[in-house]
This record gives sequence, structure tokens and C-alpha cells, in this order.
Amino acid sequence: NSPPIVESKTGASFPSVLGDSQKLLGIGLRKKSILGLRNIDVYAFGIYADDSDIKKLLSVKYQKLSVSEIKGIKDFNVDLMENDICMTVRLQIVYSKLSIRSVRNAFEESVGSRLKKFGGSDNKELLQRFTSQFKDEYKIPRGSVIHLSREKGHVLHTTIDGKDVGSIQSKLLCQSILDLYIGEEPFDKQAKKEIELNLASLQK
Ligand code: DAO
Ligand code: DAO
Ligand code: DAO
Repeated sequence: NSPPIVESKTGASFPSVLGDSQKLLGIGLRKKSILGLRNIDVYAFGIYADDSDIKKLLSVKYQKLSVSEIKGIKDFNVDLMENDICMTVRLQIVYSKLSIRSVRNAFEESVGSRLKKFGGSDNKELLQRFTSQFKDEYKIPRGSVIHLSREKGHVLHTTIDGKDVGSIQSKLLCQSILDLYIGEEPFDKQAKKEIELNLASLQK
């Protein structure tokens, strides 16, 4: 088994495999600027995807292409986001003063903009269904680990430190969350590049 990967700036550690089949494809950092004055590191993240699901998708759709050709395909990440591939975004909280209220606000801004992008105008209800899972009594101190997992059937399952928060079935919501990390305007561009390279090498 491979050793965990450590995010260098924060020291957050990511196991190279989750469960028994999800492989770590890349890690990155989510920052947020406060009043345009300074950047805080909010959390480190790792993106995982089911090895055999990815291989299946690759062999069906990209069989005859070389790695460098595939890397030139803009649609691959779209395929990854849209298809029913089991994936997990693992967040490890770095910022020590995170309140549930600021999580809700940030979420409405980041995920809200993606819901609009992919789903059009009226997604308030879906957004509220998700954020209403975040109870005020939850605590997310530095070091907390949150999993956002897309399970079969486009079910988004959330856990905090291994405890269930809830599940919501929505292809749009799953796609919107993944878009934050591997879409056109990702939180961490370097992380996205790393993920693409690792995907390309899974083909072998
Ligand atoms: O204290 O006002 C502040 C800054 C808080 C920034 C919060 C950003 C939250 C990002 C989402 C975190 C998801 C776990
Ligand atoms: O970074 O802007 C962002 C959004 C990331 C998704 C965060 C989901 C957090 C869910 C956990 C809630 C804990 C109460
Ligand atoms: O959107 O900037 C972009 C380009 C996305 C390219 C995605 C390439 C993904 C490579 C995966 C290879 C799978 C065999």
C-alpha cells in the first residue's frame, strides 16, 4: 500500500486509497479572500475516484487515444462530472474559526453559482435542502474531516469525522460540487492539473 500524501503548506494528510477502491487523484487547497484584504487557507482537499469505474469509462470512450491525445480533450472532466462514477471529495479543515454560518454562506456562493451554471435559474430549494443538513450544533474545528461522496445513482452522501450528516439524490448537485474542484474555474488550478495527469496514467 502507498503511503499517505501530505499537503505541504498545511500538513494535512490524505490516505492514498479510501475504502478499498477509491484512489487519490490529487490534492489542493481552498483559500478564501476576506474583504479582498488577505487570503485564508480554509481547507485542504483530496479528490478520489473509483478505480474500476474510471477504467471502464476510459476503455469505452477513449480506447484508441494516446495519453497526450486524451489530455487534450476538454470533455474528459465533463464526462467525469456527469457520469455515475463513485467519487469522494475529502476536506480537511485548516481554518480554526469556521462557523456553520460561514460554511452556509460560502456554500451558497460557490455551489450556488454552479447550480445556476448547470441547472438554470431556480435551484433555491435544492440548495436549501443541502444546507439545511448543516445543523447549528455541528462543530468543525481545525482537523475535522468532511467527506462529500457521490455514490451510485448520483447520491451525495456527507459525513463529518465519519458521522453521517445526510444523503441527497441529485445529479445536478453532485456535478456542481465536483465542478468546484475539476471544472473550468477550479479552486486550485495546480490540483486540477495533477488530477488530469493521474487520470491519464490510470489508463495503463
Ligand atoms: O470568518 O468570516 C470568516 C471567514 C470564513 C471563511 C469561510 C469560508 C468557508 C468555506 C467553506 C468551507 C466548507 C467546509
Ligand atoms: O468550498 O465553497 C466551498 C464549498 C465546499 C463544500 C462544503 C460542504 C461542506 C459540508 C459540511 C457541512 C458541515 C456542517
Ligand atoms: O478543461 O482545461 C481543461 C482541459 C481538460 C482536460 C482534461 C484531460 C483529462 C485527462 C484525462 C485522461 C484520461 C485518460
